[in-house]
Amino acid sequence: GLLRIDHVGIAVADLDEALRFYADSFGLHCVHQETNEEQGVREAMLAVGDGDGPRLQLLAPLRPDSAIAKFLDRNGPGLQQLAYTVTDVEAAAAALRARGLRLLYDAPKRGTGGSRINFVHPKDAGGVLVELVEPASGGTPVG
Ligand code: CMX
Repeated sequence: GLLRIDHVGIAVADLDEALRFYADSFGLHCVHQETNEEQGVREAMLAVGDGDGPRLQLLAPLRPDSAIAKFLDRNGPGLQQLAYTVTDVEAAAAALRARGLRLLYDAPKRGTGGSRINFVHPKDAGGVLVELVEPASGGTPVG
């Protein structure tokens, strides 16, 4: 099942500019940054409050053909995904597939901080791109 909200992802054109905006406007600070070549993103995780709850993920495109670049072209910057923490991404994906929802990947891919991820197609989830995140074992669940 779904354990909790892991993070909410926001598409931005420029990561450094967005990080300055979130720091200056909301006092939110980056706790983790990485580049995921396979996903075509530069991303940052921002902690909210005591840092124990869900995080805010800023996603900037690495390439014009990436999912984030396509999202920005179509919608401009804004909410792109809602991610849930799961204990076992394969089991969670299988349960959703059994209920008729389309998962984007046959097998999990690598997400933030070595997590294992999959996505439910937004057309099968009420217009929301849903990410399933199994945190890296033993590691800090950053995404
Ligand atoms: N949220 C809600 N709806 C979305 C959406 C999103 N993020 N992205 C696309 N859609 C909608 C489009 O508006 C479109 O709707 P209409 O047909 O009504 O116009 C429809 O979905 C398009 O679907 P599609 O043609 O099948 O797919 P796209 O080429 O638009 O790509 C998606 C959408 C979800 C398959 C693609 O973005 C994807 O593969 N995402 C998963 C990977 C990803 O997002 N990586 C970046 C984050 C990395 C990370 O989190 O680590």
